[in-house]
This record gives sequence, structure tokens and C-alpha cells, in this order.
Amino acid sequence: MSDVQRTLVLVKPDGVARGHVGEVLRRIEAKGYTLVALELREADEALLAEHYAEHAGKPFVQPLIDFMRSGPVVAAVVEGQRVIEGFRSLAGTTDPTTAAPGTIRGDLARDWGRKVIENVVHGSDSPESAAREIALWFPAL
Ligand code: DAT
Ligand code: MG
Repeated sequence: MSDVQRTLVLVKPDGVARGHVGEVLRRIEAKGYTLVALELREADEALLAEHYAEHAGKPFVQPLIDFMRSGPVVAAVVEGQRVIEGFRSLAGTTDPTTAAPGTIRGDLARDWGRKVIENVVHGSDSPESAAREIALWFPAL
């Protein structure tokens, strides 16, 4: 059964600053997913607070928002069969120290001992999150 989805991918400020935008997009395209929208932008506090609303109240949320405001991010909408799950698999697990080699986080991120985990990419974690996040970052879509 066809289950073509869209997901929101962010290359976070660490990924942009370290020159990994091309590598992340290369992996998405190599896998066979399609880019629907792509933008380099600086996210403001309000957008990020909404984006990370599920983490409101957790001790790392303000460091996370500050990190996400530390430089430009690349926001993308990516489309494909089961892409929500598929991009999470390409990204690897949250902690870059233990993320599997071969994944974006496993290959390109590491623990720097900072206040928040810096792990190069974000990917929506469910169809509900994807719809909410795409509407937030790309209201025109
Ligand atoms: P993911 O990005 O894998 O979906 P998440 O939604 O649980 O992970 O958390 C969002 C981001 O916040 C994550 O990419 C890195 C950071 N983070 C998560 N848990 C953390 C923690 N315990 N301490 C510091 N940063 C954390
Ligand atoms: Mg998440």
C-alpha cells in the first residue's frame, strides 16, 4: 500500500557551520527521497519554541533553542514512501556518541560536552509531528 509522506528535515547550526549541508542533502537524494522545499534561514525564538513545544519545561529546552539560534539552519521538506521513519533511520539515534556509524549523526556528529546535544539534523518523528512542523516552517505549502 502506498504511504507517501512528507517530513521536515533541519540541518542544525552545527551542521551548517561545519559544512555538512551538501552531505546531508546528498544522503537524502542518494536514498531516493525528493526535495519539496529547501531554505537557508535564521529561526527566531518564537518559531523554535513552537517547534520544540513537546520539550517545554525540560532542562535542556532553553539551551536547545539558544543553540538553534546560534546560526542559520537549512529547513527542508522531504517526500517519499515512509520517509518519516526512513529519514530518522538515516539520521541515527539522538546521542551522537552511540549513533550507529553509517548514519548522519554517527558519522558527522559527536559529543562536544556542551549544554545541549548537537547532532547535525532534525527529522519529524511521526505523521502528526511532520504535519505540524511543515505548517510551522513552510506555511505556504
Ligand atoms: P531527536 O532530535 O532525536 O528527535 P528529541 O526530540 O528527544 O531528539 O530532542 C530534541 C533535541 O534536543 C535532540 O536532537 C538533542 C537535544 N536533546 C535531547 N535530549 C537531550 C538531553 N537529555 N540533554 C541535552 N540535549 C538533549
Ligand atoms: Mg524529536
